[in-house]
Amino acid sequence: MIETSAAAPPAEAVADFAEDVRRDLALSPKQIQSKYLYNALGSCLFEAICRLPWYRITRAEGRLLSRWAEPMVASLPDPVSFVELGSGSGEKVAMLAEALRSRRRSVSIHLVDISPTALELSERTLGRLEHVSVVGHRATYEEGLRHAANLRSPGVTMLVLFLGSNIGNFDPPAAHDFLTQIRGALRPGDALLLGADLVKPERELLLAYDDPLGITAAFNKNLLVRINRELLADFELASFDHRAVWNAAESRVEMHLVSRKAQKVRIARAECTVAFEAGEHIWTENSYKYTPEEVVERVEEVGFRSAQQWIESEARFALTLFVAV
Ligand code: AVJ
Repeated sequence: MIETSAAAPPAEAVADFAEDVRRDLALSPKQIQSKYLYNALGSCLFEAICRLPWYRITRAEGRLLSRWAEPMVASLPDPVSFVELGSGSGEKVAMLAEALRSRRRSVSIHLVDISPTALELSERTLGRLEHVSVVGHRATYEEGLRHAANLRSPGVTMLVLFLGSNIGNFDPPAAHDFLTQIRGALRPGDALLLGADLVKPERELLLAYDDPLGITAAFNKNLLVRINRELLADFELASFDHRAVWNAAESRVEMHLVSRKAQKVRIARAECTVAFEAGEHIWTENSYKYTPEEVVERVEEVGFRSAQQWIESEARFALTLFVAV
């Protein structure tokens, strides 16, 4: 981690956060958007989650990439440019870039992330590779993708990487819209590599999202820590429990924060007081799980054709390569 002190977020970001929290805690059920999980501490906790034995997505995807990176990039005509949406540490895109090096192919890589920490980390990881030029975009996925597409030189083939099952945070209509936007930024012959976690036994899913070390609980409760600090609220952490639920009908794991008692919480900067009943939930995240066929269907709907799918059969995770038609 690069950040050593908790720098205050810009006033504008605080105002947006306050408005979102005020609006979403007035909904029924109460909600907080999952994007707010990723402040500096939340991002560290997520990195820790990725190393937990019970959370297998990151390692399963890493195994697929280290084994199959060469065929994943082999069919893309030169020159190529990669755009990674949500770059994290940059290690995954580096594995694909390494696969090009053995064929003496160079690549320009666009990293899109809202977190400056993630961008710095990825730039450092990729900076070690001589055949790679890196452009960082501190932006939302949509903005960053548009920028990267606008910077494309004629004749360049683009490969968009959307890895780590980040697609799982989108509900089906939002996933459809987002995939449509990706397709809209691409030309026929460009490609998309999509990582998606697969449906698996409930017991495994619940261990991944409610781990015995309590790291996922800390990750979830950090939302309340963040609201307390940034929005001057008085959430009592000990009065909320982390809960993970498998919603089979919707094919998603949900994370919630459950109020242990009837209580009122003042959120000064959101100018509201929120009342909780005992047992009332704040819904903080969805992680949709797919079947391999569903991944193909959802993406083909928006103007891609699937080229190949690689499945990690133990952890049940899929990487699927699509070509824009
Ligand atoms: C980063 C959205 C892929 O849903 O698995 C991990 C986030 N939440 N543990 C996921 C997360 C709880 C993660 N994604």
